[in-house]
Amino acid sequence: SQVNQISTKPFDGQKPGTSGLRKRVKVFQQQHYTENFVQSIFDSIEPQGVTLVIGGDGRYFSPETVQTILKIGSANGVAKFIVGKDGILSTPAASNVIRKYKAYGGILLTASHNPGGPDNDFGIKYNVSNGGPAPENVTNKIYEKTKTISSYKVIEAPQVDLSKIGETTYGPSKVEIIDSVEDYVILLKEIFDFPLIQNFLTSHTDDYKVLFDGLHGVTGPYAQKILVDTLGLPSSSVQNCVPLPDFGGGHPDPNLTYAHTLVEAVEKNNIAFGAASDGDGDRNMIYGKGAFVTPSDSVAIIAHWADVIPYFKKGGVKGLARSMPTSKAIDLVAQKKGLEYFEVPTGWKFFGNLMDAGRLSICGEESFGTGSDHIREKDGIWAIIAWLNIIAAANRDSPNKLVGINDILSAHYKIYGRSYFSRYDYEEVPSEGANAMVDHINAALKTGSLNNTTHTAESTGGKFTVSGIYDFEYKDPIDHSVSSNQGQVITFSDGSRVVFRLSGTGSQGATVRMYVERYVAPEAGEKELNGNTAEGLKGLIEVALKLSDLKKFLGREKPTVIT
Ligand code: VG1
Ligand code: CO
Repeated sequence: SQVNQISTKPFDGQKPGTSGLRKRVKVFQQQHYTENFVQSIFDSIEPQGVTLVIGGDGRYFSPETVQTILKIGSANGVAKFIVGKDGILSTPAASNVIRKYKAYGGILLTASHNPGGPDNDFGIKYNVSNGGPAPENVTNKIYEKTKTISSYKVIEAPQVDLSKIGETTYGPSKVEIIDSVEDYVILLKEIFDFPLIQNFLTSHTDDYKVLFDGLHGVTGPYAQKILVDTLGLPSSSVQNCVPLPDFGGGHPDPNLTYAHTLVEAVEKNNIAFGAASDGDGDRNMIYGKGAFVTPSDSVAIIAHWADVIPYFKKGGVKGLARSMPTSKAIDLVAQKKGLEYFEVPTGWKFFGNLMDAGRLSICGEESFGTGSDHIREKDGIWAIIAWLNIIAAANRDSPNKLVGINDILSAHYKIYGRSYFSRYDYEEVPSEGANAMVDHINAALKTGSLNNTTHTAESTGGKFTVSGIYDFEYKDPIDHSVSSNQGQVITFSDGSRVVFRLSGTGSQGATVRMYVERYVAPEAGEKELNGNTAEGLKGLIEVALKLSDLKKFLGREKPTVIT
């Protein structure tokens, strides 16, 4: 069929961030804007004759963009497209499909946890053949192409009906529409001990209730299939599980602030095990009645219990990893088990090389991201089923006393100690203020002016002595690429630390994240170990705000979100 060349001019700012290009829908809707970015992806790879996966979280502007990718991709020589029904594939499901069908790569239409709808966000992310987000050398290339693009290619063809499963011919290419859920369910069944989980849950329908909240993101159909159809839970065990293009007007981010529908239902209905996922299905929150698992603890606990999960029992655990701001809880598990462990920059793309090299099995980020080398994205439903598998195994070993989330947590702290951890987000602050704060911390880094100074928190009387400041830089042990300026770290003599970082996923202004961590050793005793997070971190937070002069630079008294 006819290929047309359309003239265009570059747009500013088409630089992929932590996880793809994310902008307001209105920005993507500008004439040629989306087309430019899509053509720039094809200009950065070698698309002739390849198979490409297309999926996403189903947010507003997705169906149009799938058609755009088909037209441009076909004109650029893509031989076959594998597309999730109605353009829907969760991020982990898409990663699996790319790997399973040995595709060359995939394009994911998502802005993850950012709100959707005509006045909110859209996003485009490119993944490579290992199923993971494109590494920086690829995203940099895409960005360079967007700066000089002068035309893009499209074929002339009618729209593809995305709702009909099966293969059709499309111009010189083929399009196969697949079920969004099927391959993913097959994968999870290979990983976890479903009979054990089912046996536990169905014999505790009254005293161990489960509730999953899809927050109207993409995971609804996945959770329905796994929790209800496969594990046999009642349909009341899932809520907000119809994916909506605007996520029902909500903010599809599984944390205590935005997943309030889950938090309220858990408290009201005495739910022992509650969980939620984000818009595109790669994040998770574990939250039961009176029990909250911080993501940093969650990944450490999964690593500790890995043996009860058939996938790890069979394949072994090769190594562990976390992103830099994530608490060091998982490091302690690695040390105890004699495993190799890694600290990488924020963003899942940095785990991929280690997994491909066979050196990493389980990893996580403090931002409610947990996963393993079963795919190359973090995986919300995987983490939730991993927890159910652990709870079921713990109860198999404890026939007379029901073991819940808090029991698992306190047992863990007793062995390893506890890393109190919290993140303060200051969203959409002026970029000038954020940059000025970064400069302020850099000045102290360069002159060493803060080193060995002691600061007393007025609120608690606690004293903190600065032991060092550095700017986190990562050298990939596999391909030796270097990523600089990945966050400023202030360390203290008691082992505490504070990290400051600018977000790379926002679509407006700047977002500053402050991460605080304070370690308490097992010897400190039950009371110190099982305390309240905000209390445990109060003094350190006060000192961190003072050292950075954050309130003055950002003009904000309080953070937008605390996790
Ligand atoms: C945030 C998180 C980061 C995560 C990224 C993508 O990035 O902090 O840990 O990998 O979002 O998650 P940033 O640059 O805004 O801090 V998702 O679920 O939005 O794809
Ligand atoms: Co996400």
